[in-house]
Amino acid sequence: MTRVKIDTSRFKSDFDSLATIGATNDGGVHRPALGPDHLKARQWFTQRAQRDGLTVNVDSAGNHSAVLLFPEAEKALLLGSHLDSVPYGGKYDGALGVVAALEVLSAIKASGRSLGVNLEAVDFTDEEGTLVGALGSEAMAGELTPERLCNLRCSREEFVEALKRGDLKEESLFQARRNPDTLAGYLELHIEQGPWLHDNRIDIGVVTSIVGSRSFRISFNGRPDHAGTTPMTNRADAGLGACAFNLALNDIVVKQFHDCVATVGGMEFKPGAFNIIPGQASLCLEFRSRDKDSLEKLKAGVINLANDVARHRGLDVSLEEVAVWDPVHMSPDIQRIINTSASNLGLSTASIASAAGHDAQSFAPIIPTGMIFIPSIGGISHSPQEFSKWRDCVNGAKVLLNATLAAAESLRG
Ligand code: HGY
Ligand code: MN
Ligand code: MN
Repeated sequence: MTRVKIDTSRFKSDFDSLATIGATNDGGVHRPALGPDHLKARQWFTQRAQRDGLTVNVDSAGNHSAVLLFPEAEKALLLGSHLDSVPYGGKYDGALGVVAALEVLSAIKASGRSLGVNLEAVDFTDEEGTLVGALGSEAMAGELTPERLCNLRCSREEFVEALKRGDLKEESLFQARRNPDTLAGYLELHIEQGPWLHDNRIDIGVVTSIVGSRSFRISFNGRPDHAGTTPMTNRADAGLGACAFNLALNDIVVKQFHDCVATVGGMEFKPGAFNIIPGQASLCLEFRSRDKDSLEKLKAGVINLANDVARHRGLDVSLEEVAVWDPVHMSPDIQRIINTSASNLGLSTASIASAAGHDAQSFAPIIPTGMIFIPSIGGISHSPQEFSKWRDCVNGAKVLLNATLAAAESLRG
């Protein structure tokens, strides 16, 4: 049987050419979902797939799939990740998994090998949550709900504009659902985005689980007033409330929720002028844990704290839950396949839980799902300083290829 191998120079030139799309001058990329540069990256995806004779399907959620069909196959094994990025992020997050998935399909196609499952290399829409978060993969997995679209991470106008740019219709997003019976499984290569693999000199992380998260938009409302004439003792300063909440929450999580992380990623004061006491202060909060109960307990703690701070400072407060992602487990069989694929290449492996969210989260509850991590130098991610050694990227692609071939055998149904 012909050997299938990663074409390392094609892989490198594909990765480098993609990294020029939306490139920032500090080595990162800025490709928010359905923005001009993400759409350019999708054009790149289509041309690159067609260059190697792969057909490209785009579903009603905008997910781009490069497809490799085999005559006796009934189900599809999905590989992929996301080409959208966080604002001013790194060039490996998501992109590595998509380029490696394309490379795996090209390598298998070039080898003439026939598999028992069809293969798809996918770029999922809006994994990073510029709009909703895991929009495309949730739509494909049938987990996207109308409620999710009522709790956007952007404004309604920005969402409508983005769908229009991507030539998508809100009501058709739900039609992207694939019948799980037609899907054999999902494999994703990704950078760890944390320091553990690099610090422990491990080549390949075999992901065991992915954290759950909850996100909230919280608004403190006080009384806008003159910054000069209003005595310090007679203010309803919403900005102070938001800051007090942020500091107190951080304290609570550090002291009482050792298995959680919490982040206030943004804060906005209105009207937002030097000489007006802020009447409104809104913040976006996200917290994560591998344990669902901890998430629920911390959610209760967040609500109590927000109300206490508001009462203490003579403010009103409103909380809007924006997203709920439960912790998920990766398929033990796929973990074994990844472990064996890496060990057969002479690579060291270790099991690792993901503290970052991924498209794999959408598929884990419905089909056999697994993730392959490679080391992130210094654990830096969601930053232009995000960096992985190219040797590790190639290792990841080789493991993805071997795991795909093994999974195709065992999942053919
Ligand atoms: O936020 C995350 O963990 C992922 O990078 N979207
Ligand atoms: Mn990612
Ligand atoms: Mn990310």
